[in-house]
Amino acid sequence: MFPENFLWGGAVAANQCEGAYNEDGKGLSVQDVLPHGIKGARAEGPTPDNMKLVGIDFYHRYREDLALFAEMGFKVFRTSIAWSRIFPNGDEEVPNEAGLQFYDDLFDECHNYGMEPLVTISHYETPLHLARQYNGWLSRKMIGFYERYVRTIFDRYKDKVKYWLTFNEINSILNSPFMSGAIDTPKEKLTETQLYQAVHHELVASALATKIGHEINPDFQIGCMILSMPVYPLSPDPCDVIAAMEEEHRHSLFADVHVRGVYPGYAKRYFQEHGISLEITEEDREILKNTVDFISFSYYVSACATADASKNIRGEGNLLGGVLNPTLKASEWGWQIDPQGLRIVLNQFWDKYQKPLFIVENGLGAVDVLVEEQDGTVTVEDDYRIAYLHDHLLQVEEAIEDGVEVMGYTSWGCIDLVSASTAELKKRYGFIYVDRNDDGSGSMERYRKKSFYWYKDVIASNGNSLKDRGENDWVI
Ligand code: BGP
Repeated sequence: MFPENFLWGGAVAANQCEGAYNEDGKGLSVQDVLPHGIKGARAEGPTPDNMKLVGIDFYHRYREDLALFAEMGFKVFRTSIAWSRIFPNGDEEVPNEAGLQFYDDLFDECHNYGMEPLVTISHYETPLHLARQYNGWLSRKMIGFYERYVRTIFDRYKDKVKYWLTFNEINSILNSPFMSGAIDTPKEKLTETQLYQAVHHELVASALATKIGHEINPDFQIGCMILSMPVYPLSPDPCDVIAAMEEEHRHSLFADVHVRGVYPGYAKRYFQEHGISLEITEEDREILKNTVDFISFSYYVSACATADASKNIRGEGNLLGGVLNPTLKASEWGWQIDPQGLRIVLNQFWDKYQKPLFIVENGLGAVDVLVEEQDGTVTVEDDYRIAYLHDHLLQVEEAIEDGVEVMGYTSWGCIDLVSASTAELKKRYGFIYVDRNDDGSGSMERYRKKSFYWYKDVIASNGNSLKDRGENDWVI
């Protein structure tokens, strides 16, 4: 059974939905030069083919969208603050009042509907100037810029926002150093020492935010946000089991530092054996002791690992990817679908840390087709999405039965938005269809999909309606 106070809701990020990329004093962010997502070339500046510049125009239409979320019964709404609305270049002394006002209005509107905002402080949208001028998180100066930004927003919204996440999918910097860490140096030219130094700066900044937040309002609940991906050994060969463990270690280091306040032994060993020498000051070590209140994570895919190079057949998946699992089906974008992986990941986090867990992203990106029903209603018959979410939520319930403490669930892209990895709008996740296409055409009208009504029932029944159907065979 889901607990009484379970926080049901949905999640978006500013850069993927707001648009208005240059309005009311907003500066450019790294997203404004990524017209084709992480794999495409970086542009010099904003280009007309960049779907994020307009997004789904959430900046101007958020009232209408929040009303739809409220109609589904959301208890929580996760979004991010676009850093470059508050500090357009990132290194100014004084924040941009118009940017601050926008989020005041947005959070007020959430509360008008009894929805708790859950705010990501930095979600792949670092001010571009910080990338170009300082090389992003490679520079220690970033800690100071981030500190100024978090102090500003914590002070401003201390009575409106209780739940905060310091960095979206903080471990994704290992794979996407520009989008995730604003590091301008091309990935292939970065040394491991540089990359892990940037990681260290982010970890210190995250712990500093936790410290400052608790000083400003002791009721704040501040969490880390990890891209989770359980890694299974491809075979029972112990060499594959070790390969899986080592792949997991690359990522579990981030949660370990956030929860325990020190680097784990396996990380120290990795640094030593790979000639990685980091600048870690005594003050850094003190700051890292400010540990998080809860762990939040995204979950889309699991992966396999093998020590056998000839079997190392890699697939796509949420920025990371891994060795393909022969037992699983995949989405149209090649992301393997594994509902039980969510139960596994919940149990792993809980067994290790005994900290409350929040699933802040999960969902299916798919091509949707608008249809007109006999009564004239325009909708999408997205049974595939319902099947995906249904099966994942059943696994959340299983984990709760296992004794795991789960605070809530916010499905990703509760309204269609622009994809982070491919910058497409046709990769849709929403309960709400947005009439906008990748060529920029469309009316921006919003339509309730079939999943909209399904999720509304799930929330209204606190998950009990999930039992009305069994596990699904995949229809996608
Ligand atoms: C996560 C990001 C989100 C989101 C999601 C889906 O990695 O935190 O920003 O976009 O993945 O990925 P995509 O948009 O690439 O389908």
